[in-house]
Amino acid sequence: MKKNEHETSGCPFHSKINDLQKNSVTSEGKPMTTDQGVKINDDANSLKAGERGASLLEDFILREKITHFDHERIPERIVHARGSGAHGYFELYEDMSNYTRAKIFTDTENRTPVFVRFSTVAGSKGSGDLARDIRGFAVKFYTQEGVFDLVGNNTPVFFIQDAMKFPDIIHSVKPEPDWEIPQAASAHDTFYDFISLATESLHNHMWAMSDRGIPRSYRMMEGFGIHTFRLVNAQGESHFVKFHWKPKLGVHSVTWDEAVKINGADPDFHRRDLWEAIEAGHFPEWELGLQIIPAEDEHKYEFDLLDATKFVPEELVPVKIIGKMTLNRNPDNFFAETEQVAFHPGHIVPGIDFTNDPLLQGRLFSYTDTQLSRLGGPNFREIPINRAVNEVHNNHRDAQMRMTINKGKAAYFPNTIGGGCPHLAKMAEGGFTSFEERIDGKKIRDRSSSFNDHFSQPALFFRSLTMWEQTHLINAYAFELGKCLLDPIKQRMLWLLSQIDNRLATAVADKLGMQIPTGIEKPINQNIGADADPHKHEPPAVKHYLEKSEALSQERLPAATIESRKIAVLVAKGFDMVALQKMKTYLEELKHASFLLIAPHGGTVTSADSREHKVDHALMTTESVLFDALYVPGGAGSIQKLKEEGKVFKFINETLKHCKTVAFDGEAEELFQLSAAKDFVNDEAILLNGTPEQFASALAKHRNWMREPHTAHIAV
Ligand code: HDE
Repeated sequence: MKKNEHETSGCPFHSKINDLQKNSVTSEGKPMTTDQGVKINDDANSLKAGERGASLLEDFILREKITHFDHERIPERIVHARGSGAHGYFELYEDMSNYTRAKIFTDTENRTPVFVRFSTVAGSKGSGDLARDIRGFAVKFYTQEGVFDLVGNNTPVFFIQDAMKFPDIIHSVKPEPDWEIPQAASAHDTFYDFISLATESLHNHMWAMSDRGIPRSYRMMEGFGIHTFRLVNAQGESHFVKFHWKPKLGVHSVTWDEAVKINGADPDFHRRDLWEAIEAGHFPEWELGLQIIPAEDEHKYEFDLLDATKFVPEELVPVKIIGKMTLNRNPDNFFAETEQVAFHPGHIVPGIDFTNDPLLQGRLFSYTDTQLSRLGGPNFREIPINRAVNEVHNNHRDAQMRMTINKGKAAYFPNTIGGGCPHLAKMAEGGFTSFEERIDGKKIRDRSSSFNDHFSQPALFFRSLTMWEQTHLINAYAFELGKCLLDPIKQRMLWLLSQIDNRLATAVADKLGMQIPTGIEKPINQNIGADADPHKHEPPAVKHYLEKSEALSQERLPAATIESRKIAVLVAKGFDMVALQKMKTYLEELKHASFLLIAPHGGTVTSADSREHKVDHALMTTESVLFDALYVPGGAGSIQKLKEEGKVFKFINETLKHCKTVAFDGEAEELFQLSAAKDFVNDEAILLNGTPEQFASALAKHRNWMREPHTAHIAV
């Protein structure tokens, strides 16, 4: 467990925290007042004409309180409404000035404060965390040269190629407009209607259907900037760049069965996980990696770097790790910080620049525009969480909720009355200049034919997954299409899947009890104009430029650590604390996992050595899906009691079914024999009187997925 470094004085991370302090308020020891500062004497009763009489209009205290309350809500984000945020900092390992002049990537002495917001995409603000969905991964860097936002997702590709289609895909995935169903779910007709007609979306969709769509934790996700950006150095030379975040805890997911149950047992599972980890000092960390591509290699690949539905395989361009981000402080106020934070891919600093990716170009418009209705006007940049830590001077004036009190008469440039200020900065003084890209073309509403290959990368992705990951993906498609009501849509999807990988399509068709249709000759992408030549937009044959990309499989992105993993301990009166203590000493004290006592009742539970222990959860208030592993210590009395609880068997069997580590000690062997555990004698993640080291090493693998094909008989 680490020390909370932001408490350490002298830490540059303080620059944003100190800035936020200017607006922080605590009411400790203070009298209650109205918004005008008048002290309040009674906050429970309105002003009335007599004890039982009508309320009086003059009651300014009541009116002010109710009026403020009436306006507490702002519109939720149209996408990414459900999210959680945290503060932290970014440290640079290596000076990248060969590629960029951005100080954040050249000054290794500096720590840049960040605020990060993770989110789901489709659901409303109050929806469950475990929806099958893409996750947002948005990072705001408060650099010395201004705010830089890296507004990415947990997948390296996006659904569409051109911003023009964003409202369409979002309308298709959001609840259907007539009956407002389903919430935070893509498994419905309108979504698959669109996906199956806009074949460019199949690639990112496949990522969403993979385990990446149901992460174990925000802390265990990769992040990607998705678009190709540019780095520009002091000499004005440009390289293309892709941004990657690699989590120190590895990349892990839950099963779909768990996701469904977690959404019921604890819809705030990811939010709580992030919050509790930071409070406990388990600060999540990600390394920042760059794929740097020389400008002259722009046309070297079999895909277009400007096409956001393609990634650059790490085998073709390795990811260079250049720094690390640590999240070490929870927000003080959800609304003020996490809700009001306004990200924008157009917030860049000198040394970073855009490309002509038509999706990115459209985003550059959208993110300011949306804040105008969400946060009420153009002054949202003055909201504490959004304001830069360096000074801001310009001639923007007025508008709703203006906080800055600009002095002087000159609000224009050039001027003499204001002494010519604020003045312009030369490039050498940090002034932003756009990369001088040569552009020469006709004004045209069309799409480059280099964007036409919609099948090669989804096929590469599928091939790169392990057997168990492929099974999860097949099951996800079978579930989602199984929820669609319209057969023609399902058929179109099956046919498209068959263009990607016939084994995938056949497996899904079997589960749906349908046939893959024949007779459609070419996949038809309907994301083209009415007068466009359809032949120009026909996808080429699936290309096989790489058999597999190791980095695409979660199994290849492990972590040896079990830090912050939660282990449920099933106990009742008389449990063997000596055995538990042995486990705790190794896994908790040395490896920083945590054990939580679950007993048939709340309050305290007495161990065999007559000591009292606080119960963390009564059995009825919790579920196995909220834990990473299970430990059942012995103790004759304890096992006798646990045997009488039906939920104990549900707990054990469910943990087994979800391929987690389960350990039984001493008399708990009886539960081993009575539960499904007895069917898995050679399973390395099911331990009978195992050592703490064996427990830790099984847990570090997250799951024993090899067990999964043999768990169908476990009914939970
Ligand atoms: Fe967004 N997106 N987006 N998006 N996006 C928003 O901005 C939009 C896209 C992403 O935690 C909105 O402030 C358009 C790609 C994240 O606050 C909105 C297009 C990627 C977040 C918007 C895209 C993203 C948003 C809604 C296609 C990954 C949450 C609220 C041209 C690289 C940020 C807001 C947060 C949020 C528009 C495509 C990621 C409406 C028009 C590609 C992580 O402006």
